[in-house]
Amino acid sequence: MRRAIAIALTATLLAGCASADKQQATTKKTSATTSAMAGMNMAGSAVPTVNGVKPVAIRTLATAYWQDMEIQAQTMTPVSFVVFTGDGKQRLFKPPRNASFHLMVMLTDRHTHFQIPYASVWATITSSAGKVVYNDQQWPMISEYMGTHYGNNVPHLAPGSYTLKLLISPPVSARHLEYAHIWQRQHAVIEHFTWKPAT
Ligand SMILES: [Cu+2]
Repeated sequence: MRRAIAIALTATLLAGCASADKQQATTKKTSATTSAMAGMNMAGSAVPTVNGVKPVAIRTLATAYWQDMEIQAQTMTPVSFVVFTGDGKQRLFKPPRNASFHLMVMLTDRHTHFQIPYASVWATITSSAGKVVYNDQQWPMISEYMGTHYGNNVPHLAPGSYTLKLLISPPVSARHLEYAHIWQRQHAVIEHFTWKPAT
């Protein structure tokens, strides 16, 4: 099902990250923050929930460089997003129950600081015991505050140490000639991180 959508997608994707992003950037949009806070349950827990989802701080899990491409993986609060299916419809993807975080991979040109579209990113998370706990393609995504990125919601991870492997495939767009000789093969990034959910 997902593969069929991905084929029909033709790189046109609208992410719903903006609503959760606004919770992270409270100083930017007061009205959005106010409406988000209406759904908060502040009582009885250290970390307030919004519509049943606990906020996750934006945290960098990995930073790497590949021929002047900066590759950065970050966490944020799990979010719903929509994917246009090419027949005038869109499909809503809600975060799995108890999802740990929304994984965002930003690919950025170090010289221009533009975020790089048309690539693809596959993410694999392995536990310290060597078990693959997450293995999925990241959707090409746009959001108001995070811009162009590749992302997906990551299901529940138990507290512990993990290895994140990112497999970056070259942008498939046409290229002006300054980009003719870089980013021509797949590139892997491997980084270790510790996951400790907020309580
Ligand atoms: Cu996203």
